[in-house]
Amino acid sequence: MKMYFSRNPNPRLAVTVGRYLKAEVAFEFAAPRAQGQGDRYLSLNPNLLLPILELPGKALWEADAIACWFSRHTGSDFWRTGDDEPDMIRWISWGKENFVRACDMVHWERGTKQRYRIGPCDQAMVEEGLKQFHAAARILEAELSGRAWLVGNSVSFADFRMGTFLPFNDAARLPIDDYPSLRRWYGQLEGIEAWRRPFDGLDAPELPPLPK
Ligand SMILES: N[C@@H](CCC(=O)N[C@@H](CS)C(=O)NCC(=O)O)C(=O)O
Repeated sequence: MKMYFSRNPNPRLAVTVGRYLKAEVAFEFAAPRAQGQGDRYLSLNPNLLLPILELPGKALWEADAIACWFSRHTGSDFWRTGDDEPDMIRWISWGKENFVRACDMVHWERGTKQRYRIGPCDQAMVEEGLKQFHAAARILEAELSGRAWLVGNSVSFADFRMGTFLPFNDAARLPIDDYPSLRRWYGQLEGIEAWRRPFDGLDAPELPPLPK
């Protein structure tokens, strides 16, 4: 079993889950959108995006699906399967439509576009992303002021998914410090070794640096 990854946010999330759960999987750096690489990956993921988990006879793509697969196959409740499952799905779903999306908007302008020289930072998109970030962060702040993690009493995939873009906050500069409970919750994620250093020991080029 092999998972193709890069150091970008969604593949980083999937690598983090795999390493956190100590899944028996080989990790291989890939760049499906690089020139000349498409043919190799098209049959594995028609979107030519990462992560991709290559299984005997098939491939699974989308970080959430791969996280679910890792959790099932390591016998973990990291992906909840009991009464907490609807709650976890709620946060994954809401997060992707709200908090994660807002982080993505800002990170795209300030991070990815600059690293890969895709174009100038669109300030109007940054402003819109920040507006959506604050609206979502207020909801998370209220929730997290009364609890350590999003679901139940321990970390779950909902926490990892919500935090997808926060390891890239050197680039995105999202004001998470304005929200003390959110900041405390993210500090808990940063306390997890696999979260902090998912790529330790893996062979993968660094992301292109942000221009000075
Ligand atoms: N919805 C997909 C998004 C996948 C995605 O957008 N992947 C980006 C990185 S965040 C990608 O493959 N970029 C090309 C690369 O990293 O080489 C998921 O959650 O897995």
